[in-house]
Amino acid sequence: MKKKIWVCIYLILLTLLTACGMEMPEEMDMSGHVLGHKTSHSSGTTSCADIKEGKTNAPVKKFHLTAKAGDLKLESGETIKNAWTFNGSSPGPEIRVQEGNRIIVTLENKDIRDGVTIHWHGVIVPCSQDGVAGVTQNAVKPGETFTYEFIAKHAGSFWYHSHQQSSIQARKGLIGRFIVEPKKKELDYNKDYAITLHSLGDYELINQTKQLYLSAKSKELVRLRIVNAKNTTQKLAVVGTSYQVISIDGNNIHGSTLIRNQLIPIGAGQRYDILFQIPENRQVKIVNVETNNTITIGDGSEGEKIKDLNKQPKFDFTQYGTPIKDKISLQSKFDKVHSLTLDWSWPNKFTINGEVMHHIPPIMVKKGHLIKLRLINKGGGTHPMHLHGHMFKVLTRNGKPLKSSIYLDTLPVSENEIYEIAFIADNPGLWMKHCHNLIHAQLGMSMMVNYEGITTPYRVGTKSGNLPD
Ligand SMILES: [Cu+2]
Repeated sequence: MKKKIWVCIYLILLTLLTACGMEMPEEMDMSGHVLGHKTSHSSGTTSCADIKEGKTNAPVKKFHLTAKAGDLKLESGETIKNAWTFNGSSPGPEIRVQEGNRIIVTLENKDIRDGVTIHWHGVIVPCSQDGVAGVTQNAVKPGETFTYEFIAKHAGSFWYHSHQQSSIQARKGLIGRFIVEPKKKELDYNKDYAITLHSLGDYELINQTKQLYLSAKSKELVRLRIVNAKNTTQKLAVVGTSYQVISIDGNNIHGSTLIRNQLIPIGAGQRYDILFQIPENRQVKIVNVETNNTITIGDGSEGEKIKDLNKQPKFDFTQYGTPIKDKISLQSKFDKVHSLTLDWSWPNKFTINGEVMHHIPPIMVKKGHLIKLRLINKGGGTHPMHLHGHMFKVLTRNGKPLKSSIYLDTLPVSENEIYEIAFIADNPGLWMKHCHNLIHAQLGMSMMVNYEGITTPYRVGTKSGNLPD
């Protein structure tokens, strides 16, 4: 009861704050070029719209996603009124492909008035395919289509969501999973499942239910890919078996070891892949301690019951796995170092270095540069910071070097934490760097990482109606 009142107060405040949210400029060029100054055809510049996947003879996989409004029936029989779905479900259809495939996805907007896009979260795509309204394309209006085309270069667990008014549209249901199976399976497992944690209206869901059941036989090895499409970190307890964290954000962890009774904190936007064995004739239960939703895996009888799941220690990715030799280390010579202070100011601004989105200067990079970012959380809750178009290596937390080589695309930074991360600028374009608590992004915590010489013909603002959040 008490919790319900707090949720109500929170929702009312959120509605008020969002309603009187940031003033949005009429027109803005996210490449950082001066408005009215025509650069797109001048020499020495390249338009993001022209950066596409080259021709190859990779096997082609085609998909069609229709964004539409309608009532959505949950597995419980309850109906969510006026949900927004891809092909009638939320999450939309799971797109499952093989590493190296050429992916062609036609997005059709049936009736979402303000337009939609698809951003391929965590997937390294060419600039024109990143799905950010007003940066890499215009929002796709009702009756229109847009076709995405890119090569799935990295195996791993990813997801997709609209990046037009993303704080509203993802929450209304415009999300889905994007799974790239490895060409060569490095690990052995019998079952490969993927699920999405998300909120739809007032419902906290796993896929389209609160209690999910997945089949597996005794002794079978299960790979479970967990996508957190919510705005906040979700903590998951694994009951009845030991498990390995084999991948985070689509990047395999070298030297992952078996752990037991540790809560897995999955930041907003992140994906964790875990591997475990089904015990003899017993089920495994995975409990989201934030929502009490559960996933039951296994055909046997009910497994062990453990109380106080909330009191389990948290899994710590900074102290897990073994390092590999790669191109980035603390000793690397960085071409640029930037500090980003993440904060909140009354009544409703989420800021980076004291400014909100359209006042934050872009970080300018050159192809081939090694960039280090220092992320400092001074307030406003946890900020899951997402970078488009790149994977970054996490170097330190609060000054302490990581134990292994962890590459992410989204890093939840808790209050008072300081992380150092680094990435190689190897994908020329215009890329968002923003908080994946999409409410925070909408209220200002969003900026650009732009390559020198890259321009865009698209505009963000009230005039074009492109509002990426
Ligand atoms: Cu945030």
